[in-house]
Amino acid sequence: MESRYQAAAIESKWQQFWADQGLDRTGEDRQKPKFYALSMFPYPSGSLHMGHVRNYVITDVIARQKRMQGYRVLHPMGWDAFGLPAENAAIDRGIPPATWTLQNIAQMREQLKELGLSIDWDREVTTCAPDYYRWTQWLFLQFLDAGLAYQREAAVNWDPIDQTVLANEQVDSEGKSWRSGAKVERKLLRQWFLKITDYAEALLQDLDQLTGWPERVKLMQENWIGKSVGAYLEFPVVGLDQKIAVFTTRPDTVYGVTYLVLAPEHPLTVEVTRGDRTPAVNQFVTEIAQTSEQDRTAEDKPKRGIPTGGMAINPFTGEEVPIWIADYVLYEYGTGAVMGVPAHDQRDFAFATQNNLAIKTVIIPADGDAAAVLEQAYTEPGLMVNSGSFDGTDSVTGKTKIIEYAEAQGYGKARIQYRLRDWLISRQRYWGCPIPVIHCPSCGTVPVPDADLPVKLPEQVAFSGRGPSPLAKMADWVNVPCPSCGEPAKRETDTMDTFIDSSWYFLRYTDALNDQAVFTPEAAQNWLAVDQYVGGIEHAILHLLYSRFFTKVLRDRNLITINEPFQRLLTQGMVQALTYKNPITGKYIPADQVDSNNPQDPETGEPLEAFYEKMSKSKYNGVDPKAVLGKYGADTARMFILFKAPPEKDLEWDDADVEGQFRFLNRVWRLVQAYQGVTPSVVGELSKGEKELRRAIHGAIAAISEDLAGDYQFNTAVSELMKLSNALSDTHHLTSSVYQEGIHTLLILLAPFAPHLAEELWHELGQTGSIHQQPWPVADPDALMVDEIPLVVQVMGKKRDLIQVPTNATKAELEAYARSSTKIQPYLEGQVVKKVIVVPGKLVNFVVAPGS
Ligand code: ANZ
Ligand code: ZN
Repeated sequence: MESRYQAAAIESKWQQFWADQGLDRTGEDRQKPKFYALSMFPYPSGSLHMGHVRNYVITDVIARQKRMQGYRVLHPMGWDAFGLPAENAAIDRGIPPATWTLQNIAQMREQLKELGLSIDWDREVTTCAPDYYRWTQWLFLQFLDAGLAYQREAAVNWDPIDQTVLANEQVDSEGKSWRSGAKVERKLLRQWFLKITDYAEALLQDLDQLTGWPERVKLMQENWIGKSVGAYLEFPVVGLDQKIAVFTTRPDTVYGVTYLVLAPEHPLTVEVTRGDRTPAVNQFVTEIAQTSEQDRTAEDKPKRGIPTGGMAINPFTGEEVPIWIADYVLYEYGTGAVMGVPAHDQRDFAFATQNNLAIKTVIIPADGDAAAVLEQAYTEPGLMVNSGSFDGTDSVTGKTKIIEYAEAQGYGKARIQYRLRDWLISRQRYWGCPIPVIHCPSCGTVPVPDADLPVKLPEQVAFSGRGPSPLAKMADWVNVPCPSCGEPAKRETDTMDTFIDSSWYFLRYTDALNDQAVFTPEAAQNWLAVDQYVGGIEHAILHLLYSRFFTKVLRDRNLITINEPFQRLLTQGMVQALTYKNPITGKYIPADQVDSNNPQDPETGEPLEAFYEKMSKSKYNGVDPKAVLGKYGADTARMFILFKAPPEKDLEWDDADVEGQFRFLNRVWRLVQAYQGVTPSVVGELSKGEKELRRAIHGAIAAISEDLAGDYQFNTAVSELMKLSNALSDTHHLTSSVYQEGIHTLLILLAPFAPHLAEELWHELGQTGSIHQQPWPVADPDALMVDEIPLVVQVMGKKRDLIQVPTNATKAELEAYARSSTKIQPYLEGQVVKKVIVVPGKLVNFVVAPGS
């Protein structure tokens, strides 16, 4: 017996034991119901941060409890291992990306193991390993075959520092690269896309099926998909045999069009521009090309535009309107052209006012005046005016009427537009999954035959600094015979966006070792969908949307049968820490240089601001998991993280609370030490105290089971564990069999939370086998029932009623029970209660006097 709780020794011992016993292996017993518990897999940066710890501990508690509840559980882990940092490390430090990545993985795997996570490491996947990306390539070819992968010229976000194309998501709200921080430029390049827009409607509709997802995540996806219902209308260009098509959500305002606007990139820009305007227009177009989409559409920035000199005809009125180009019209949305209706659109109103364009009212409020001068756009519905035969129509019906009319006249048609765009997946980088196609001068784009997969990344690569992909410079690798005609051809040198790798990893876990197929339908059927997915809110949109897209495409290819990949989603909150900042210099100061009672800048003596913020290197507020594990052990770290906040809320790191959990585990440890060698006596009838203890035990089972079902309220579950531990230390029934039941139950309930200590103490009590294989206890309803005893209710010493009350009722509760007796009411009427005498277990007596 140890004299102290020694986490380090305990933890490594049991981790070894579990590994030897294969306890964390995926459950194979088909008699049991399945449960697939999944954490979002990490990018292998090299070290674990607290955000990771929180994520994986949450999933681990769920997985562990499900096993105890009799489920066969799949709880895997892997590495989202392609991506720019490895390539930059190679450039900066001369280490090959693969070496750097695999070293990081090895380190992080060890750190994960130290947390005591019940992960089936046999199913580990690494997206940069050829045995994984072979299947990423195979899946890409499925998309290609289905017509869902294609190439086209596109206006792309160009990062001038990293010399690469960025997805929209990699550009922040200020139009800067998420990685290099460079101001992003627009450039036209030939790119690969996946046709996610084909699935826009399904991705939107099926959000309804995701009953286990947070509402806010579903809303974010809905907004991202951005469905707009409206019309496509065509305006003939004066003097050209061309029409300008616009997309509008307000066809009812078409009589109010006073100008048209093209996106600067619109192909018609050149044609409609009048000769004398060409130099000015060209200059404007060049200027706009330097501006990011975010800057162009930001509401608070003035809209920039220029007239082309060209005119178009409004087919509804026959009127000629000027054609402009402006920065706020995006080439990639709708048709890349809009009809300007300044009277009814705020942005158009501002643009028209600024550029002296006409403003024509065509919708008025029911009691409005068609001739009134507008102070701002009127954007509400109303009555149509100045709209020819549509005058007097309400504008909502007017939308449909205008569309019907447009269709009949051949001016346009109804159209649904999604904000979602096709997914630009090509990257001009080395460290990604090669796109498995070959370009042949005669055959065109030829898929690499399945038998030749994977197209491996060459290993001997010269990184000469940031710039175009080194793949493009490797003649040996690039030049290959065409798989179709055998003539000289060239490999595609672009690699795939890493979001592709993570769009299907959860499928691969179902059959991770299969080297013949991506997975068998049987294995997929066996485990899908993921029952509980846990990860950060930062993936609310893209990763989850892409995974849903992949799932639907693979379903349509008959590779899987599920419709949605993730049944339930838990987005865990961030881990925040106390952060010190000098408000004058703006500098962040590491906490260990600050006296928390009197926070001052150690250099200047200026008072510091103190607040909680997400842990990050740049704020010097990170707490290293290694340090916490070293000092207290994994179990304390786990307990603290679970106890401190509900999982979906932000968590404020607090050393005192970490200590608190450490002390709690020590108390449990001492409780068991004190129990060593006690032989429980068998009792017949339970005493009152024993009954109370039993109620506490089964109360804890009921409460913790409920906390873990559904909403995963780990924090209150930990409080219940503490309550049960207190009940056990407060009682004097140490030798009762009820006490033994209590100690065993406490350890079993503790097992998913503090798996090492629970296992250690379980064995110290002489139990054999792992505590993690114990069944999850079920509360005994009889134990929860509160015993009742009779209570005499008196008024002025005379017995007026006899009621049943719980044995454990407090004095205040007894008085309340007595007052609720209907039989005493007549005796209290017109009386004032002067005093209430409560004798627990016997009586309550109301002393009254006449009064009003
Ligand atoms: C005329 C109009 C009148 C409009 C009115 C609105 C109000 P959502 O809801 O986002 O789909 N639009 C269309 N294509 C555009 C593009 N490529 N770049 C910038 N703006 C574009 O918005 C659709 C509306 O946004 C369309 O309806 C169009 O302006 C504009 F009183 O047409 B509207
Ligand atoms: Zn060929």
